[in-house]
Amino acid sequence: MNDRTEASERELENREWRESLEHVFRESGAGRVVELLHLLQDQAQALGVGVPFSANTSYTNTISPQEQPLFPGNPEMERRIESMIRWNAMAMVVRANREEVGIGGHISTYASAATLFEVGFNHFFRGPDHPCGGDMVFVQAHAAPGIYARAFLEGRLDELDLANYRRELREGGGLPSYPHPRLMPHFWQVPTASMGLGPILAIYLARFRRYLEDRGLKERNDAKIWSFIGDGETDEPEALGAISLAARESLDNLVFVINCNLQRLDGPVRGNGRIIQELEANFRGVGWNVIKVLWGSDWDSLFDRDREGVLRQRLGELVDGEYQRLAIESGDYIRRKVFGGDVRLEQLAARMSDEELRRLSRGGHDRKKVSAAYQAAMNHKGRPTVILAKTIKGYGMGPAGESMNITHSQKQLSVEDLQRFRARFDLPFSDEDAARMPFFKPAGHSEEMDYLKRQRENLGGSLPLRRTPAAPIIMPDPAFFTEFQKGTGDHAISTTMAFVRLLGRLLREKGVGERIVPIVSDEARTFGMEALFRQCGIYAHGGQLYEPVDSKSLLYYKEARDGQILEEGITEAGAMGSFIAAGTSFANFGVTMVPFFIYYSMFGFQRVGDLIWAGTDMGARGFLMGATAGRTTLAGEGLQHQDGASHLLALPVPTVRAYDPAFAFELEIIIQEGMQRMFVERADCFYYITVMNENYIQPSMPEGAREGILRGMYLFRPSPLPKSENLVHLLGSGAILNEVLAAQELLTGYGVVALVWSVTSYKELRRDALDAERWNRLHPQQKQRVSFLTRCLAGQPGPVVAATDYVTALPDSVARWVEHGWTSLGTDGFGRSDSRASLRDFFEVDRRFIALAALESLAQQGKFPLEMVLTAFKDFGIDADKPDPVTVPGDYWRDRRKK
Ligand SMILES: Cc1ncc(C[n+]2csc(CCOP(=O)(O)OP(=O)(O)O)c2C)c(N)n1
Ligand SMILES: [Mg+2]
Repeated sequence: MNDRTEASERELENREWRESLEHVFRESGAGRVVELLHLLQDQAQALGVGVPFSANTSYTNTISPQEQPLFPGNPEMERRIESMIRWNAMAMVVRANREEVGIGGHISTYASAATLFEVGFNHFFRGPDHPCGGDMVFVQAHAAPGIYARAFLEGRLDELDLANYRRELREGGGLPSYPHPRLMPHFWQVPTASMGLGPILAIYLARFRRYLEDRGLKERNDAKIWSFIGDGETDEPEALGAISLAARESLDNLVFVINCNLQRLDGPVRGNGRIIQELEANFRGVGWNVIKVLWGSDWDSLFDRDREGVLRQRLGELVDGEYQRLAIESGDYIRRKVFGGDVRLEQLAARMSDEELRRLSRGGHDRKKVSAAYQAAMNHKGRPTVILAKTIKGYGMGPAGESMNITHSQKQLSVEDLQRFRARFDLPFSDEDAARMPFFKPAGHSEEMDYLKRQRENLGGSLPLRRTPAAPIIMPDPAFFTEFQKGTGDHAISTTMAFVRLLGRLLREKGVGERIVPIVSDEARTFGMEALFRQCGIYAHGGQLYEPVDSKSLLYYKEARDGQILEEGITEAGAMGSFIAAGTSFANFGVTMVPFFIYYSMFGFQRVGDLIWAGTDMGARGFLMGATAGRTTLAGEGLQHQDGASHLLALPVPTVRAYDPAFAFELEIIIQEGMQRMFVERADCFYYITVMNENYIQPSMPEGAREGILRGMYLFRPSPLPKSENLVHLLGSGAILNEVLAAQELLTGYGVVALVWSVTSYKELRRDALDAERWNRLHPQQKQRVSFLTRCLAGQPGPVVAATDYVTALPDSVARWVEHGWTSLGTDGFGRSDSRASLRDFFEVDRRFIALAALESLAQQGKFPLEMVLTAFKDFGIDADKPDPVTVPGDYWRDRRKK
């Protein structure tokens, strides 16, 4: 057989198979087609044919024209409304930059996403008054101007708001650049400007909604979370990092809409590949329902005539760099590139003019196609849906930026560009008006405004909108928080154990118990929390489908549909997602919940700091518990585990109250106060508390210490000696406080009066001191305020030595408010694996170094003889030439041995 005959036989065979398949489809439907395909695949495998895995479907729309429901609205009307919004969104950015060069803003993102949003607003997104309680919509941050522009037409924002876009500090206020609930607390629900955080938060919010329903704390309904994401944004690990969880948890209350305009900031997302196919495979691979919306309605007849699938195949071969170009090329170019080189393709395009070819549209700009996809997502049960919508970046901007590599940052349009834009979208004003860039809204009564408002009313009101907060929690009786006030007698426990005990009791407490959300990232046993597994169960939507290996033991691994613990596995980012979901539940889901996320403190502020900032932007409330904190407390764990910085990283986060308590009674009081402030008084803050795994006898609480514990410091132990010149203040925090107490004893031996202060929070002390300082600076003629720190130390002049298990910069942060000299001892440098005692020696924060620092500071002030300091060196066995913990190389000791 020659090649030609072979080829034509193959063609014939292909056709027969194709026709059989079509026959089956017509006669018995899609289900039967799938069944047969599975059968064939199975048979092929049995014959030893390795069927290559592909998670992709062809480069066409998932929903065929036959399956497409009728468009639920008036497309012409919606086009007019959308055009107004497009104009206003663009005008906001251009006007802002004319007034203040460099103020920024984005036109091209919304230009690509306008139809995706408008179809949602007109027909799908349910507002807060809808019986389902309302959807949440995560907006692509750079599309914010479009959302503002719609709110303007809806009458939620006025002209001045729009005129002051990106000028928040102007008189009368303005609009923030991006969605920030903190800056527009009654409008935005979720911050999305840090790429990748939106998608992961959307997943965990959808999951938390389920959790509330499964636990009977919230009515079950079909409200959805819609997350709009950029295709470039999917490069961020967080964006796709949790998609398997969404599928595993069957989150059919979640819809991702990925705006595949094929471009990111610098250029194409995948110039040499196909981002849509890549994303399809990723999402299908983990079990999402994937809907591709690639081509507009004008392609339908082409595909219909493409009996042999040549067009489908050609479209699947072109790469995104080419598609980006096709978006702005002539009809003739499109004819050659897309329909050239194959007679069957050439014939398909033969009836079309160049202009028709040029105008062939992309699915994401076709409201009928978009609406069909959204409807399918609404109807889909059992799995989350992702809609991959193919769009053009800068759609409608023409030569000013459509599909161009510079488009992301284009914000200066010429008069001609504006007039072209006006004409392109048929806006009802003149070219002269266009040059003046009015914010356009039809005057008086208009069909468009009626339509727009009616659609929102039918859907339950405007979005986005942050609801009024849910009812507060019922606080336990004050006596509840007194377990540790008497100390633990001769029983040594760690503050982590004290915390776990308190948490266990809170979970059992009537009223508040059901609102507590313990969150762990595969570290519950590390912190001794395994008893809680049995006590309140691990949340699992599907219940427990197996008999656990430890089922006979008292504390077996219990999973349950109404389980209370969120065991997130090894994902601090995911656990932060749950923390934020629970911590904003009072505003987003109408139920006040009290999350406690307990984790290795090293993997918090430093690892998921950006999520912590996102949480604070959303006004999340709750307790972040940094366990096994400090650089020397977590003996043996070494560099990547020992945390010497988290309290410093907590310093700049405005709403975090950060505490490093040393004793169980301190912890108890801080948690009580935190619950009262956050969940009863609704103070806008959240708590970061570090707890340690070092066991020691927990002392009883000194009388009157409460205020100091909360404000940052209190006198824990006065000196046994009578007051004298030789007085030092020793400040200690966390686990180093015990070293400070021992140093006090050493100093007593030298006749030095050492007062031991427990500093629970440098951050609180600093905030208070800054407050007083600022007030004094601005009111020089009024009675000057005195900070809490100054008041504590007043009347007993003497130098301060502050010792911490964190970096010295932390105590240094309050040093300038102390008059009599300040020395900070901390744990700067890299962690090491060794015992606590060796580590404290190495970092120079043990009792000897503290006592020595105290003697030296007194000697410097002439209150203590220098010779005695030198004696102390000997007494304490301190080598003055010991290596500097900050700079000493890792192999220093091994090298010394070998020399
Ligand atoms: C974490 C993070 N890194 C970088 C940026 C800066 N940035 C803002 S938009 C953008 C490009 C976005 O591209 P894409 O996600 O495709 O959205 P498009 O504008 O194309 O719709 C970049 C890099 C950011 N906002 N957040
Ligand atoms: Mg993009």
